[in-house]
Amino acid sequence: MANRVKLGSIETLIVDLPTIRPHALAMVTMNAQSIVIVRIRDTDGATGIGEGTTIGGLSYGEESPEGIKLAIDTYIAPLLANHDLAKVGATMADIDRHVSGNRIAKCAVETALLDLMGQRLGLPISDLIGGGRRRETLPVAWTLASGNTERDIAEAEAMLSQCRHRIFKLKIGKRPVDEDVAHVAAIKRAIGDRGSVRVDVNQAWDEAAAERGIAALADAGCELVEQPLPRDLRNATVRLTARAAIPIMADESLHGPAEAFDLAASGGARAFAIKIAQSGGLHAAHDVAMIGAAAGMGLYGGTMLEAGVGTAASAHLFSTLPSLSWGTELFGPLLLTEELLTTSLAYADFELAVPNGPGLGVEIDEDKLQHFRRDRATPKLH
Ligand code: MUC
Ligand code: MG
Repeated sequence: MANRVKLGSIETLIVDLPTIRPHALAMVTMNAQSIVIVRIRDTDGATGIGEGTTIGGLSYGEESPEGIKLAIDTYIAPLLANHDLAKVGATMADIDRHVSGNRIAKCAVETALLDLMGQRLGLPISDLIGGGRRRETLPVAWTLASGNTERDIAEAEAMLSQCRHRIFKLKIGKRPVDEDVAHVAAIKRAIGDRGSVRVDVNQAWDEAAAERGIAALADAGCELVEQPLPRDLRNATVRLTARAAIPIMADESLHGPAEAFDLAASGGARAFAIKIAQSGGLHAAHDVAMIGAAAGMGLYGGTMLEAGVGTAASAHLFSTLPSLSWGTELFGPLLLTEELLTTSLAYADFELAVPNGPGLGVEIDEDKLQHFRRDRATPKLH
């Protein structure tokens, strides 16, 4: 029988990485992304890494970078000492018994355990999930969210000419509905058939605004609307989904398998944004995707704008899914001035290559990590 894999040490770091430009969502404009890196070392000296990332502090969801670090350091780390870390499912089930919620923290820890396991077995994480890897590359959307129509059009043109992206997600919901629709229509007109356009409202509309907005967006050539209503407005979302001319995608209303089942059973969406962080880890996200697929949902590989580690973890999971009819949005590292990896993830021909090495198949650049870690001693001015 294989030897028990024992915890040697666990470390968590908050890392603040600047964005290449302000990224304007309905609820927050980001100038930097704060990620939590977790490193789990076993007593043989092997290391697994994971990332826990949210958007805009506490403005997007109920976990913050500081809370993710605290949940891991104070409540999850002590539990790991009792486990054979090779048994990822049993270890995560015990964490679930003792720690409610905190899905992003759990995702970071599960990712690190899977990275460790993959390295010990010499297999990529994609081969440890579901039926294994089904595709080597993933289509990647780009989010236009500079807050300015002309600048967004110029950005889309640059992405098309570099063959980086031809699926464009536009962040709306901050301005009045008519202004947002005019913004989307102008961008779709400029892109024409060279690319597709969809929107993410990030919960900013009420039912009447959504009904009006979605009809006008459909006329303007928009193909999909992500999370138009607040996540708790379930009945209104069911009504809207039944009437909408274009599919409604669930994002913030989708936290793990139980909510996936409710949405599927009630008709609260026609597409699912699958997110490893929001689901509570790669296995939970896989379950969300399977429930969605069984219900006939279109699947989309979502992001919390993770840096390199979280993006690689998501890519491994998405590569195993039976279909990804809406592609993915794994562009997080491209929005950051630094992605923290020794070798960058490879984007070419509108797709991201799923890393091939054991575990996540990526390594952290230690110098960058030390430079950008939040708790780095700042030199005294006097
Ligand atoms: C979200 O709400 O989907 C994904 C892309 C982006 O620009 O923001 C994220 C979050
Ligand atoms: Mg979204």
